[in-house]
Amino acid sequence: MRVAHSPLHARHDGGKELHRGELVPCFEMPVRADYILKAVERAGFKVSEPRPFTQESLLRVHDARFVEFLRTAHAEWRAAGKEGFMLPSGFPARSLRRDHIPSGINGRMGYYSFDASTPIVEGTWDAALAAAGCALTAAAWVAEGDKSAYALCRPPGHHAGHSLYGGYCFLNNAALAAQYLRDHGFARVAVLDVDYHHGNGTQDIFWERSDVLFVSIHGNPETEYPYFLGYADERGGGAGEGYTRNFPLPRGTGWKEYSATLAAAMDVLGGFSPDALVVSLGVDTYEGDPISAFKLATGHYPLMGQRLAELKLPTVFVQEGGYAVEEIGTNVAGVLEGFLSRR
Ligand code: 6XA
Ligand code: ZN
Repeated sequence: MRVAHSPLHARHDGGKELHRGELVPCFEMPVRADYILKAVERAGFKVSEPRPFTQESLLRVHDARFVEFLRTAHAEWRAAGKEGFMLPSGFPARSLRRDHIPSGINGRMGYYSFDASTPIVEGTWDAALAAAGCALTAAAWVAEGDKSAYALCRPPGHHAGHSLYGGYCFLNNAALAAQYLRDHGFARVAVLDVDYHHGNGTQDIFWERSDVLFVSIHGNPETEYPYFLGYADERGGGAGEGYTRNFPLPRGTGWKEYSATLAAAMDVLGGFSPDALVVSLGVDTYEGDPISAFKLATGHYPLMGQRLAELKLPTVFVQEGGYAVEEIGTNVAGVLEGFLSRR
């Protein structure tokens, strides 16, 4: 399995985030990718830099003005005499206008985001673009005949919607990969999101579509981030009705209940008869994760990979969360090696 990765990820180093009411050092830090890189190299995977791609590929899933905001936001902030990380402090919540995009940088920042956990720094755009390139490159490899590929993306992507950033995510890497597969010969694409957090952005992007199935297993949003999406009754809208499926699970869920739910999610995937699979691979389901509450152990990740291989589909793995940094590489490599052991 080839791995797409770019050292440009390190240009995104957020500083601080507002987390559960407190300003704390960012959990989503560059060293995460370094640990994963070491583990996949140790496992013998070939790592390559992403190919160049056009702005058009981004606009297949994202809004043009949103992309332009991300590209220029920090320069605008610096031009106003500020420096360091920028965090939004006001959002268009209930009863506030969402039909107007404020012209000032602070209003626009709040308009396009949904939390204050996702700092933008000078290098954020370069890193987000490189991560998107990794996802598109891994998708291209699979479209060109590889049976599977892994995009070692950082920053992650599954919380980023059509015109929305948050949850440490700016561009939706998994959605870009899924759309690339759709545009290159795969008529039906399934996205399985196994990150601890609901992939609200991916769900948003494909909500009204019947050609991309979105299935997510995650911590129950009643208590877990992102709180406002990911409930079991969300099943898609319009032409996409029935093509979104959510499996929220309680805090404390261990492998037994998790694997039963994975089986149910895989039944849904099988019923869709997809031509390709994108896995949003977060390993924040790990028992040692500092911001999550499932109880998967390192030994369960190869089992997860083996189970995913049973679908026998061309598969693109896209890195999402995971914050137990010293174990993150082993857990990710475990999934990939488990998958390959059954191909
Ligand atoms: C906000 C928590 C964001 C969770 C990000 C994540 N303080 N998403 O891992 O998958
Ligand atoms: Zn997560």
